[in-house]
Amino acid sequence: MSTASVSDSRDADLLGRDGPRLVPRLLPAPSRDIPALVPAPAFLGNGVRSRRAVPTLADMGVRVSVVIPTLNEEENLPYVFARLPPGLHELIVVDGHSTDRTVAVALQLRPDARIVMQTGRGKGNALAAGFAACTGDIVVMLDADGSTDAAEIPRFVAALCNGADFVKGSRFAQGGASSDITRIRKLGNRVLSAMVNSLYGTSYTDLCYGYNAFWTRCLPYMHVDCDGFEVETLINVRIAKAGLVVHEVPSYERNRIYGASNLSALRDGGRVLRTIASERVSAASRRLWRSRLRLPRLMP
Ligand SMILES: Nc1nc2c(ncn2[C@@H]2O[C@H](COP(=O)(O)OP(=O)(O)OP(=O)(O)O)[C@@H](O)[C@H]2O)c(=O)[nH]1
Ligand SMILES: [Mg+2]
Repeated sequence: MSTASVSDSRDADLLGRDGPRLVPRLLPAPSRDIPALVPAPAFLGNGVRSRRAVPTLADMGVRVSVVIPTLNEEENLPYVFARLPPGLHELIVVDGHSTDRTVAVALQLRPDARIVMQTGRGKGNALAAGFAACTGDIVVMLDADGSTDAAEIPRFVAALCNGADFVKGSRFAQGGASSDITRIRKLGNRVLSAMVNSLYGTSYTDLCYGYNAFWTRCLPYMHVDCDGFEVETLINVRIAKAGLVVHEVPSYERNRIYGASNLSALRDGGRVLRTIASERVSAASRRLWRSRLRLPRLMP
């Protein structure tokens, strides 16, 4: 498979020259101190913004399904939805039986949103349910806590329209950043990314980031069948094994706006590690069985 970062000057070409500029919608007035959300720029690398306009989804002529898993995110949804670009094919909110008004708020803000109630537990199970409900050409997955900026969606879609099968958001590609990630998580992510890169010959710079997009036709290769926060790793490993073309685009991750994280560095880091190991072992055992089947029979 090939991986390539589009954070350099090629990004400008990927994003097109003549399309109208994406106009970000105004955010609701913050009731408390929240980090400022700024329009997603087209990056040329080194943080330099492109003067070339980012094409809208309508210009790109593809049906984009957005899947957002939610667990008690009622306060964050107004900020997250306000950043969604116009022209989406569908918005799918997969709720994990939130005990707050997440579902009511989602429908109040976006009466056109499709609500899917997950049947199992965890973010992985939620994404699997959301993916199964998608009817578009392209699926974009992002979080509901305000840390991923939906205004970046056209950047992901543009990279898909320019040849990628799967587009990974990256906080560590040139032009990306995070104000949310802790030192320990950053270190863990780097070690786990290096592990996957050496096992699969990939060049991932950010294994555990939840902002990704792909053509719907990739879903059978991903076959998401895990429950928790190891889901991004599972997807990244399986698309590598399938030999799909992966591009990375820079992404800026902000702090969660309201509420508490559901992730535990130790517990979920362990799940990621187990996923890497079990994907490797299952591939190795399949190879072993294949080679055994080719061996001549020793017994009559
Ligand atoms: N439906 C559903 N959504 C979940 C579940 N767990 C987490 N989520 C959502 O998944 C997204 C990411 O969860 P977070 O708790 O923010 O975890 P994180 O972003 O990996 O970690 P932080 O960087 O600490 O925020 C958010 O939109 C959550 O609401 C779950 O069990 N079910
Ligand atoms: Mg988060």
